[in-house]
Amino acid sequence: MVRFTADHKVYIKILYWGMANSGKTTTVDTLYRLTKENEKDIAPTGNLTKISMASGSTLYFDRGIFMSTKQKSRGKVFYHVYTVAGQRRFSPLRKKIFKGTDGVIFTVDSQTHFFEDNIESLKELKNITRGKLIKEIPIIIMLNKQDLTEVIGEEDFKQVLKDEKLWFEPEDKLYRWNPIIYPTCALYEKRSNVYRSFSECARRTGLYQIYGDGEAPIGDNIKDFREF
Ligand SMILES: Nc1nc2c(ncn2[C@@H]2O[C@H](COP(=O)(O)OP(=O)(O)OP(=O)(O)O)[C@@H](O)[C@H]2O)c(=O)[nH]1
Ligand SMILES: [Mg+2]
Repeated sequence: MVRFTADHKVYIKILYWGMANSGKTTTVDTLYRLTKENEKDIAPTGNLTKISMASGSTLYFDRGIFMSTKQKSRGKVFYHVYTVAGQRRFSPLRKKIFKGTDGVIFTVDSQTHFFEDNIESLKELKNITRGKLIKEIPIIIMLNKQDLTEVIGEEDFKQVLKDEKLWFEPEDKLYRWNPIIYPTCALYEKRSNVYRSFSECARRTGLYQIYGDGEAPIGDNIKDFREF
């Protein structure tokens, strides 16, 4: 839930969702490192909180807080970035962690043999959001682990989105808000599209609040919507 405070601070919650082992924790780790080491539009504040098992798999959630480095005159934006625990048994937990989410980055394990598990995870998300995805909650797709062989591509996942009614045709007013599908690698050394996919989700989340009052903005009055 976006919160605006009297001292011009804005709080936005962004959630990484996806099947176990798809790379959510790795992504937030990489996002943290790269925004700490390089000058970007966001910078981490404090440390990452990771609650995981000995195996490295997330037990409860991860959380990192990032602050906008732009928009100084208009106040600060704080992004509370969470990951869910992807293992099946943590489904009730995921529902709790989801509460108050403003934007979702759906993290796919692109290896072909996990195709169905990714769809199951997407269906669970749809179930929790009850028709709010795209309309009220922007969603961005990371096709992660593209550095591996035997992986699915953008067209394969676009078909999944169509089947799940998360894809709009050009004549539909929500067409502009179709999820962007980014081929990614979350590993720090080989990172690809980690920052870009986050910043696009952050940007859309801001636009939904500023121009759409919590919904996907419709119409031509968003001329400068690249600015956010
Ligand atoms: N090759 C490759 N391995 C990756 C990539 N992203 C993550 N991994 C590896 O995949 C494994 C699982 O990554 P995590 O980030 O822990 O996955 P997760 O989605 O947080 O998993 P849960 O916490 O169980 O939901 C780790 O061994 C990572 O190093 C990637 O882009 N490419
Ligand atoms: Mg994790």
